[in-house]
Amino acid sequence: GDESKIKLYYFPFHGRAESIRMLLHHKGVEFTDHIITLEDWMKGDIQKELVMGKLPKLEINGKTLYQSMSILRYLGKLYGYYPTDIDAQFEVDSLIDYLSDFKEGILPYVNAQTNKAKNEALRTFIGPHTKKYLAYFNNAVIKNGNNGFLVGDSWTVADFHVLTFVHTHLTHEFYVEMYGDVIDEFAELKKYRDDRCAELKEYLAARPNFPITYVVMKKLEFLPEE
Ligand SMILES: N[C@@H](CCC(=O)N[C@@H](CS)C(=O)NCC(=O)O)C(=O)O
Repeated sequence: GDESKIKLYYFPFHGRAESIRMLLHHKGVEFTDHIITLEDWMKGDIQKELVMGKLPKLEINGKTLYQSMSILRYLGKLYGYYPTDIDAQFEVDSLIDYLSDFKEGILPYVNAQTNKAKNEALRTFIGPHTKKYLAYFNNAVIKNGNNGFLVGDSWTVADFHVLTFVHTHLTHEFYVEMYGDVIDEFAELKKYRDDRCAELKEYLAARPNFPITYVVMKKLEFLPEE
């Protein structure tokens, strides 16, 4: 029946749901990808039902789960994408947390008060900021023996999550123009990305061409400085 079906609720963005979607598709689990439009969200009824007030939400086996990274780990544990060894778990968790730091790097741009400050923040974000994270992930790939995974020798939730950055973000049409081929400088990471994405090829080709996040709904642009 419908009760047993997994339901994911999120906005029409890749955003905080994309690594969850990738994992479920990779496992071949049937689920409903329930897209909540901003218009429906604004009506307020959906918000009222959410105990944490935010999406994503996952319904699974009669339970309702919130918090994207907790959901991702839960599914990882359920479907074999989370290591059992505590040091490997730590590596996975640390990589995931590090990506949260990357995303916070957009905040100076969002909060900047003048066009000049916005441009500066954007230059930093798409330049040194992004490269710092790419360099770290490149080293993680090397440290793990260039075997096509970030931790251990099979998929973990860290792979799904880091792919949302090195694939979903960096190859998105809004970003490509600005980032260009920045990942080309990081050969091992690029190979890792291409290897992992080859396995998700069908899903990546079929998924909707959503904006990356609410913040990045349209192309980030340099603004005129009088
Ligand atoms: N830490 C939460 C954050 C969730 C979150 O901020 N969700 C945003 C969308 S990406 C949201 O629902 N915003 C609507 C609102 O806050 O009114 C998670 O990772 O799930």
